[in-house]
Amino acid sequence: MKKIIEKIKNDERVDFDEALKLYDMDLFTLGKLADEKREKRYGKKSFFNINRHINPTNECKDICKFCAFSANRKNPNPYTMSHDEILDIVKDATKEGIKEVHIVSAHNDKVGLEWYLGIFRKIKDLYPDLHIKALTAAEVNFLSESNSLSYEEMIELMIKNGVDSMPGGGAEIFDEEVRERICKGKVSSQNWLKIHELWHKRGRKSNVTMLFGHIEKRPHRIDHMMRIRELQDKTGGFNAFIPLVYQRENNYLKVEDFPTSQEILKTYAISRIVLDNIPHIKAYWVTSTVNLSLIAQEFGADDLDGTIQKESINSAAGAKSANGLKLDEFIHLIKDSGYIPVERDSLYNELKVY
Ligand code: V47
Repeated sequence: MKKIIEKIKNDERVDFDEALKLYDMDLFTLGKLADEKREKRYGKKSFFNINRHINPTNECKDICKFCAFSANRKNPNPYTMSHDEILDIVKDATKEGIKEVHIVSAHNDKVGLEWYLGIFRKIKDLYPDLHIKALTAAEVNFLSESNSLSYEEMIELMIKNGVDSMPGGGAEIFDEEVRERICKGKVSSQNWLKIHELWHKRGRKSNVTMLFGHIEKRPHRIDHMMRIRELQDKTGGFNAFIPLVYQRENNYLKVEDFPTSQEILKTYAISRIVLDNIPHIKAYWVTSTVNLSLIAQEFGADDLDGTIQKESINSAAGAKSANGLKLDEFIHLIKDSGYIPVERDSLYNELKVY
């Protein structure tokens, strides 16, 4: 362990086995190592943005076992918003000062490509300065397949219609065996990474998530991080890594052991150390709870996502995020935890230091 600590302190890269061993380190030693990396980059700054999540449809042709959002036996309330309904939501949200809309849908094979893409064009026409973060690689794969488009063609259409950056959803866990068990039929790991690589090659930025705390084991998480690090070495296009803690309600995944808070904090810390080429580690308060996200700031995380306003995917599975967080509450929480709240834009330019 001493050798690994030396390497980390000297800013040398840890390999797979060393990264896995970090889980055996005591929480506080590990946390301190991650915190030193975070402090070196950002001091006590903690980033957030004022954003609105919109999930315009929950009708999905895929069946991911962990998903409680998609309309099925456990959630028998299918919905698909019209463009006008989505525009009304955006209009209201802009009055509250949002700088970003984060739009993620299910894979709805009834609505067609123009329903998916036209809304971005309409939003951009009305609000040219609003950043549109939209379409996960899983959606891109679904739309490419169902419209006989190559990924390159699909990406051109996204850019043409006003998408600014891609969210990190749909990555789940890259290990093929686990992926087969939790989301058979969804975009493959290889294609998820390919789509982001092509997006980055067009000069665009994206995020990357990891869904953990279900049936995967520690080595699967490290493998996930290693594949991300490799792609990031090639493209440099990822802004943030977002570990998503599995939410257990209303879905079909049978999980026996849930991660402890210690295990979650260790995962944040290890991601900060392993992903030495990704600038931001996001403690997404929706899945890790507000309290643990605030503590995660001391374990490598530097970003808390945003106010969100409304969220449907994770709250369907039990997260307490359905109504977002108020801006002043968000700022106070960060300040009270000893950090400096910094409002950022979607590309991490600093907008306001509170
Ligand atoms: O892709 C689904 C996950 C993701 C569950 O890029 C679940 O800035 C936990 O990707 N328990 C959507 N997670 C959310 C997402 C995201 C969120 C915040 C910021 C960004 C970003 C991206 O939610 C899905 C899936 O991996 N998810 N069900 C569940 N039961």
